[in-house]
Amino acid sequence: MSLHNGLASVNTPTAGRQPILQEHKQHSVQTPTKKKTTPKHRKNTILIQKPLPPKIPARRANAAFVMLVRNTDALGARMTIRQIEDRFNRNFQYPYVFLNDVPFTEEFKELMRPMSRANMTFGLVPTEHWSYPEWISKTKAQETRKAMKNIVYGWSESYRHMCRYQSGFFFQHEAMLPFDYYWRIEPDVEYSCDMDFDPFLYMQDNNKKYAFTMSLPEYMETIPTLWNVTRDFMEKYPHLVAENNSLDFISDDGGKTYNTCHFWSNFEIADARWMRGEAYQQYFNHLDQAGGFFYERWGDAPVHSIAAALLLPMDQLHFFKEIGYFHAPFYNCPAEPELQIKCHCNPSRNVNRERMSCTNRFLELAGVKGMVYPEEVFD
Ligand SMILES: Nc1nc2c(ncn2[C@@H]2O[C@H](COP(=O)(O)OP(=O)(O)O)[C@@H](O)[C@H]2O)c(=O)[nH]1
Ligand SMILES: [Mg+2]
Repeated sequence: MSLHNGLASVNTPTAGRQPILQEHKQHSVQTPTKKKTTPKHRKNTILIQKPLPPKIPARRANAAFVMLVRNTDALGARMTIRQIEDRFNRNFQYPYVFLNDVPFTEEFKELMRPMSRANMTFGLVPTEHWSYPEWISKTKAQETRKAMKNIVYGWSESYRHMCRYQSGFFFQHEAMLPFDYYWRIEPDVEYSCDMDFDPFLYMQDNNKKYAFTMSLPEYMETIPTLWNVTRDFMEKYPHLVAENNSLDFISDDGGKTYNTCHFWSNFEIADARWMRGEAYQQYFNHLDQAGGFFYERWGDAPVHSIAAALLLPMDQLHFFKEIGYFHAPFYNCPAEPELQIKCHCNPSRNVNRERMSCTNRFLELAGVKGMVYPEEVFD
């Protein structure tokens, strides 16, 4: 085994050794008299970058990653975690919580564990959080699925349970209760920029309660009555609606109608204590009673977003423009030179700068400096 500039060259098993990683010996001095020859066995060597020693900062937030995932999506989950680790968490070691509506297989757990030194918890979703509440008619729900079969996921029963779970329950799972903040991740997403700051601490230090990387309009066919039910809520519980809220982000006419703008919740970093608190809980229960998770196809993204817009003051919401992120088919990719230099994404592909996106509207209302456009930086 030999060393070159911090790379350990590891013999292939044909050379009769186990491939192991060596200690970093950058300062070891080579004797100049020794004649340099390339040993024959070097032909088939594998170069392995040695891992950096863990440098966990003394100050961290009380936070975890959370991924709702099926056993069959283990490879997609590994892809996400590999990137989260390489771009961020190898230096922070925030724990992971995996949740599933059926028990995780041993194989799934064994595929996750080598991905990180951080603690991993594998939780089972309680049946009462992934089934029909007693006031829901299963027959009517089934008829809805038939009628909505041509709408994205309109036919799917499990998608509806998933959206309801993500809307109202995952942050109350016993594996999540110890944590103040969560960062939601999904299988098969991409994190393309090195993160040398701690987004959780950013949230904590700046009193942010909900953060996003992309915002888009929703398909109105999936939420025809969501806004009316929300207006009922505002009338019934006016004291729960925040002053300085972001109503103008989600409505173009002072609250008469919903413009469908929402944060794309497959990425989100949020304060779980807010979601466990009275205002969010009342809102979720009000929606749940109305039945739209089953009689329509309400997504957790518009639900979280409307709640964040109405129940929090706008200065508690945050856009992480520096977090390069891809969830098919959209990217967030920063063009600011000081951010882009740490990314492998293409800054000309950023849904937030498209006309359809709601992010510029958010930034204008929040009085936050806009995003840099690639043409301002590159020729
Ligand atoms: N355990 C489990 N996870 C699910 C199920 N359906 C979706 N998910 C998870 O819920 C999240 C959103 O689902 P996804 O299929 O990505 O929905 P999309 O992003 O709206 O297309 C992902 O983290 C999935 O892994 C399910 O039936 N069981
Ligand atoms: Mg997804």
